[in-house]
Amino acid sequence: MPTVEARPGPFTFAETSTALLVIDMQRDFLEPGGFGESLGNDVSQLRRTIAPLAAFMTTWRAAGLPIIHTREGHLPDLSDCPPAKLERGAPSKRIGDPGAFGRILIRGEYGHDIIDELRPAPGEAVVDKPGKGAFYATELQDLLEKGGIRSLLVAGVTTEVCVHTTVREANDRGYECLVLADCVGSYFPEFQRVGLQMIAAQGGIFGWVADSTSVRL
Ligand code: C5J
Repeated sequence: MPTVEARPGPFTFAETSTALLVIDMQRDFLEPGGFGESLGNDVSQLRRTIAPLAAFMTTWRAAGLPIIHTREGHLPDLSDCPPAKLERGAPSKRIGDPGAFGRILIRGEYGHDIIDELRPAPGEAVVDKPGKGAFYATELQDLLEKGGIRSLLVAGVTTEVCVHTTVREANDRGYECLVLADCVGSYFPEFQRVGLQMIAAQGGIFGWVADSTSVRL
């Protein structure tokens, strides 16, 4: 069983019961000219995760281990988007509005899909989620149970929003989570730093944190 030198201490996982969970690496969040950048965000803060994550996914796949991808987004009629979520944010850039890559965060649109560099391989699960957390209103719990998964290595964006929400909930559901620090990103450097600290604080209140290069299979 691999052991990773992590914060706050060693993280040991069984390869037979561990999945890599890649959260929301979507064009709407990461591509220059897209939704994220149109809100004034610096997408380079997210894009620095692409190369280390692509390399880690290659290693993980070569070992025959499972990857589960998620995408945040909504049905074209927005029936799964609560008004409170829809109405928040800048009025000119709301979910469902036309954007540079199609309707913003709408399933089936170009911008909603995963960036080319991290495209899911055939057979890998892609979980569409209407919320920030990957368990809410999705089949994720079922997928993990059927796959016998007990531990998660977590990557994706954004650290303090969808990664945090998912890791907190996974922790409550009894999954052990190692967050890959170089493979998660926030538009805000301060949130990235503190977001990672919060996970590993108090003896690992939500999980463990380490760079992907510390994981040796
Ligand atoms: C956000 C996400 N930040 N995937 N979504 O709205 O973190």
